[in-house]
Amino acid sequence: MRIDVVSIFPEYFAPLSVSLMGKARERGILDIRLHQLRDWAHDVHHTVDDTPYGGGPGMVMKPEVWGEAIDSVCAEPPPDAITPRLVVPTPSGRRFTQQVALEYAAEPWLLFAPARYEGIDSRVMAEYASRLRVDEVSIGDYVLAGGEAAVLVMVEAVARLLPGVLGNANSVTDDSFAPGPMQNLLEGPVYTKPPVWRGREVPEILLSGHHGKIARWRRDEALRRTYERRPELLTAVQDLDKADRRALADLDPDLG
Ligand code: 6GU
Repeated sequence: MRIDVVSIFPEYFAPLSVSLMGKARERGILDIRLHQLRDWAHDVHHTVDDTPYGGGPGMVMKPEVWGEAIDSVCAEPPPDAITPRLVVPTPSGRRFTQQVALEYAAEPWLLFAPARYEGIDSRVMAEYASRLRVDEVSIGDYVLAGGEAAVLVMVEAVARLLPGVLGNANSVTDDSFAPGPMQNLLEGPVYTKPPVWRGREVPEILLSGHHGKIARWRRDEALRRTYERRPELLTAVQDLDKADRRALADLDPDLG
């Protein structure tokens, strides 16, 4: 997968060379290209922002600079893919979820355009929407100082889904928000050796070797944790079996 990122802080993306994503890049699974937005600003100060029409606080990123940047990144396509999917992080975007991460992982080419200040002149998104798929996305209900951290979050969520990036192929299918039996369930607690630490014991069932009972216990713990921490997710859990309903009824008679 090819990923281009255009930013006034390309150095912000140093973590993309570490760990999982660093390895994926070395192996050629991920082709990440970072670009300095100011390279497409032609005045002596390499200005990328200006005051907002209509007044108000902050600055808005200039359309001409972004237009040249996106045009020139798009002019160097990878062998097969014709155009990238343009992803513009913004707190006013649609929510980035595991479902969106799975969609992005199936794309050959993503172009991220993280903004600073109050955002990018809206005509940029309108212009490229006539040529590319353009997504304005938010990673959650809080406000960051810029889109860079959101790009790091999204690239990591997408990269770990690419074939060959994670060691264990199962680890993706067991994800809390992945389609399948665990969808919309939070994963329960996990333990490793020693069996007793500071007087705290590992739940006995996990040492029993009864794989069926362990699976049931894990599911009960997932249901419990979801009920306690994210009750709004429970209404979206699919295919509850008899034992699931019993576990939920034990937590809250209204759920049985
Ligand atoms: Cl994508 N950008 C910024 N600046 N703040 C955010 C966000 C994105 N998602 C949540 N907060």
